[in-house]
Amino acid sequence: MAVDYTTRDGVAVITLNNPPVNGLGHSTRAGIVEGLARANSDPAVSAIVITGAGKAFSGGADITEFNTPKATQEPTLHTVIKEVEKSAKPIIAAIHGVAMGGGLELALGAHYRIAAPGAQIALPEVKLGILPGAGGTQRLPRAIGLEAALNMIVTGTPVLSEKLANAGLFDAMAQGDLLDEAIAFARQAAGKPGPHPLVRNRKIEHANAEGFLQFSRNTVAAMSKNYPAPLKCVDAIAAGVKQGFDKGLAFERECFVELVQTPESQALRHAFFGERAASKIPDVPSSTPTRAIQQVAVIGAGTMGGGITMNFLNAGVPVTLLETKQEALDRGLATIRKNYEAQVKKGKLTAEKLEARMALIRPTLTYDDLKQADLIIEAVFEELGVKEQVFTRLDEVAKAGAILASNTSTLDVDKIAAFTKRPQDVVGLHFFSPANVMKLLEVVRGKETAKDVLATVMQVAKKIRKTAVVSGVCDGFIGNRMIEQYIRQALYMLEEGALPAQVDRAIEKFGFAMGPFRMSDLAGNDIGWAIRKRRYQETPEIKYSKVADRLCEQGRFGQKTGAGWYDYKAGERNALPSKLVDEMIVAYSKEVGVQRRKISDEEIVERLVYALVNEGAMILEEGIASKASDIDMVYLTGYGFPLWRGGPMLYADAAGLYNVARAIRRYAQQPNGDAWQIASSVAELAESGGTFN
Ligand code: T1G
Repeated sequence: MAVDYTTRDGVAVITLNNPPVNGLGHSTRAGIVEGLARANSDPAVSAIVITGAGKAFSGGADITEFNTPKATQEPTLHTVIKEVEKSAKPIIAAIHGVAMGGGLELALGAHYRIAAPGAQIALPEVKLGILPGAGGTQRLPRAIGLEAALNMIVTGTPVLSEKLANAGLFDAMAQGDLLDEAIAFARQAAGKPGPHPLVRNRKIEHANAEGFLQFSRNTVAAMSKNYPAPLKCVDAIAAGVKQGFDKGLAFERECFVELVQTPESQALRHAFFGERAASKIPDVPSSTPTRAIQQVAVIGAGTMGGGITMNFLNAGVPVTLLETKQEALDRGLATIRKNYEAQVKKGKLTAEKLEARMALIRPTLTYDDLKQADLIIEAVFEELGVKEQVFTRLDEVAKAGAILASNTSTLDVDKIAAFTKRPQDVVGLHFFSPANVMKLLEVVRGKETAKDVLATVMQVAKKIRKTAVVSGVCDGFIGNRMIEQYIRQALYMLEEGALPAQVDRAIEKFGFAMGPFRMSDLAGNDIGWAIRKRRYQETPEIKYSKVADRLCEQGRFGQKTGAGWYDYKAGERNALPSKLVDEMIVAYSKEVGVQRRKISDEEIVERLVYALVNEGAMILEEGIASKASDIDMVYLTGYGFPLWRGGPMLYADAAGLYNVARAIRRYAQQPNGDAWQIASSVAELAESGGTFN
């Protein structure tokens, strides 16, 4: 049973004991009800404490039960809380670590609450596309006031318990041992005449509740397009204010049942578990020993090297930053400082913290200073010869056991490892620009990369707050290999009849942060050009429309040259459709003898997204990625795929692989159809009715 029961000094102690976060799964819920019945029927027991074992009071309902029979199997959390409120003996919730979601709702049902400092208090359901479903929208406003409660519920942001010490939520803050103090509190409460206080009986005081709620609705509606849950949170709170607790509770229940079945909630829950699943590598047990990483070194103080360095400084880890020339080193340091100064200006960082972080950098021009580093990350020019020089030198100076990482985005990590006599210590750490901002980190596993190296870098990734996804070695790893096919389709569609602004608008309406042509103008069209020129040599069988080469031959590299697929006014970044480029595209179609046709937005979205899905399927088949959710995490955290759609592979599941396969086969019959070689797993899943996730 996921609940322990003991008694001490006439007080029953019900301890939630369902690692890792005391999720309120069915067995835990049943255990609480049994404990309550036992305590209330034991004449030797005068009061009851509910507390949590391990690191949490409770992380809330067990999300893994959602949309399964267990989620609604009695006793539901509603029933548990009703039993708590009905108890004749006073019940004290003793909170430490985490009281979130249903965990906080359970505590709100108790007669009294005592909290240890440092506990994370939240109703984060909105981040899962749902809303508090066990009375949180009704009790929290009665506990801490309408405005504070609405803010916590709509944002889902945790608040530290000590910040709520006087908010009306806790009857006491523990000064020492939480359980001792909770038991003492319980014994005192037992001496008080009943009935014991219930949050549900409190009034919601507000000078102008109607006005505040209307203002909240308007604000939340503007902020949460594509996400239905935040507005439902406001509606449920409002229902309780206007119609009283019971009607509000019933309405909250209706909203919960509706939201938990929405694709948005499924996508958000998929991302929640996908982020955690990504840190698990199938053949690297979580018990794998890790190497101590105290000293980090970064080679290259350019855009990537500087951004990578900042990640470690932000985590309080000193970095030895190596450049070949003083002016390059100075420039790199100045850029890091400038980035931090921008954060100070925005009030996101104090000047003291800025200096403290800068003080963690040890600039150097000599490899000898890397001798003590436990982890060395190179972010030098993306050319194999340069990597060879760096790794040969590292092999000479780095201490035994140091992890040697390359930030390469396109080169073969096995070839890089072979420049050393220690390939087992070599791994790819592909950061995404800007490296101090983007959450995604592709961990590229060479064929000889040791398992403890992988376990260590996954731990480092968590420390620097990155979403790390393991990729095998192939051209472009996971993200760039898939985006290659996406771009191919975008270019073919220009040739066949679309224009850049239409393609971008269609995919941005689908939810991408930025369409392929605005993205390319931002990143620099010359980067894609260099990759295509390399491909024309290495893999001539992969055909591309040459329309992008025409653009680059005119020096239209994008924002950095003031003109690309779009025109840009001097000093401005907004993309203006270019008549000249549109004419160039139409002329190009004529030159290659393609009869231009009207291409629908639906076709644009299908060809771009299914190109990702199809390549992602091959990546899974080849074992480059170990699970579909890893591919989704790459696209959600590194490529601006809309979070509310859960990633390309989940989107394909929702569209139905049968329909995806039919569309791919249709496009394979059209001009440029040779780009569509349907992945065998797509065909098989279409046939079997299966899904990737
Ligand atoms: N259900 C199931 N598993 C959960 C879970 C949950 N609520 N919370 C965490 N886990 C798993 C997680 O997947 C991971 O598993 C392990 O616990 C450690 O998590 C009725 C309906 C609590 C702050 O949204 O925010 O209540 O990978 O790595 O960094 O109104 O987990 O080890 O196998 O994140 O210490 C509302 C979600 C639910 C809280 C701990 N509650 N969890 O962070 O550990 S809906 C939440 C978190 C609800 C009611 C509604 C964090 C944490 P594995 P972790 P952590």
